[in-house]
Amino acid sequence: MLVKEGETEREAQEFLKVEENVKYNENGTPVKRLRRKARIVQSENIAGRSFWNELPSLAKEVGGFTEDVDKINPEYVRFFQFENKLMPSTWIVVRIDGCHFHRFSEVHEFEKPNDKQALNLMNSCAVAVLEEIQDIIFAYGVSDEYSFVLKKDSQFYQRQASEIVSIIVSFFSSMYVMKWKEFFPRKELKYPPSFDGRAVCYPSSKILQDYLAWRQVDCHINNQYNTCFWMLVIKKGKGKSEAQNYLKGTQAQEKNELLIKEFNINYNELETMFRQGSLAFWEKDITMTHENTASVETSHRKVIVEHCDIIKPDFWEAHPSILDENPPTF
Ligand SMILES: Nc1nc2c(ncn2[C@@H]2O[C@H](COP(=O)(O)OP(=O)(O)O)[C@@H](O)[C@H]2O)c(=O)[nH]1
Ligand SMILES: [Mg+2]
Repeated sequence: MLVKEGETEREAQEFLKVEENVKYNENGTPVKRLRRKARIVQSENIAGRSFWNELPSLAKEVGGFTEDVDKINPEYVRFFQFENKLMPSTWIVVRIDGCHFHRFSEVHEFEKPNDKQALNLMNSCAVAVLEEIQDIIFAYGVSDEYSFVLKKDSQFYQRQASEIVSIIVSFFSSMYVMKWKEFFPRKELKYPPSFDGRAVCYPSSKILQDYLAWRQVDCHINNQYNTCFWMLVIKKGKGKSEAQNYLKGTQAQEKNELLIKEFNINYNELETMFRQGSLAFWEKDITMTHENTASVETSHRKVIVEHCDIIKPDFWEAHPSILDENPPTF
C-alpha cells in the first residue's frame, strides 16, 4: 500500500520496520513477518526540516512542521497545552491499580486467593510513596490497588492532575521493582509491572470516608468470594466455571457457612490484612533519651501500616489528626 501510495520500496521498508522470525514451520523453516520496530535517532534539531526530510514516512504520519525551529513562536506551541488543575480545597485521592495483574499474579505464581508477600510488597511501596510525598496523609490498599489521599489544601504540583498522578504511579512502580527481591528473594521478576492511576476530588471528609469505606467493602466482598472460589477449586477439585456457578447468587452468610461446613474455616479468623486491606498513615513517634539525670523526649513522625475497620467511625475517632483540615505539625 505504501508503494502504491507513492513511497519508494526503501521508504516503505524503513517505515514498516524489519523482518522477524515469528515461528517455525513443522519442517523447521522460519516464518517471517514484518514488524514495526522502534528506532532511536539522535539529532540536535528535531524541529528542523533536514531531520524530517530524512524520515519522510514519519513526517507524513505526524504531520510536518510549518516552520523551522528558529522561526517557531514558543507561545504558539505552548497554546496547545492545557491545565487540568484539581478543584481547590478538596481531598485529592489518587487511586492506582496494577495493569493486567491477573496475568502478573499467574506468571509470578502468587498464592491464591491472597499472597501475603505480594501484599506486603504493595504496602512497603505505599509507605515509600508517603515518605516521598509528604502531602499524602493516608493510603488504603487492597489486592493490586492503592488509594492515596492528599491533604485538603495541598499545593503539590499546583494541584495539576496529570503531574500528581504520574509521579505517584511512576514512583510506586519503580519501588515495586526495586523492592521485589526483598519480598521474593527466591523468585525472579519476569517482566516489569505497570500501574494506571486516576485522581478524584472529594469535597468533604464525610464523602472521603464513604469513598474509603466503599473500597473496604469491595475488599471484603472480593476476598470472601475468592476464598470460597479457590477452596472449591483447590480443595474440592471443582472446575473454575463449576465453582463460579456454585457461588452464583449466594449471600455473605451462606459463603461463611460453606467455609465452616466444607473447609472448617472461620472466615472472621482469616488474616485481617486479607479481610480488611491495609492502611498507611503518619503517626507521631516519641522516643525518650536519657542525658545525665534528665530524660529528654523527642518526637518525629513515621509512617505505619495497620489493618483494621475504616467503615465504622472508631478508627477515625482514634486518629482525628488524619482528617483534620489544619493538621498539627510534628
Ligand atoms: N493469586 C493472587 N492473585 C492476586 C492477588 N492480588 C491480586 N491478584 C490478581 O490481580 C487481579 C486484580 O484485579 P483487577 O485489577 O480487576 O484485574 P487486572 O485488570 O488483571 O489487574 C485479581 O483479579 C487477581 O487475579 C493475590 O494476592 N494473589
Ligand atoms: Mg488491576
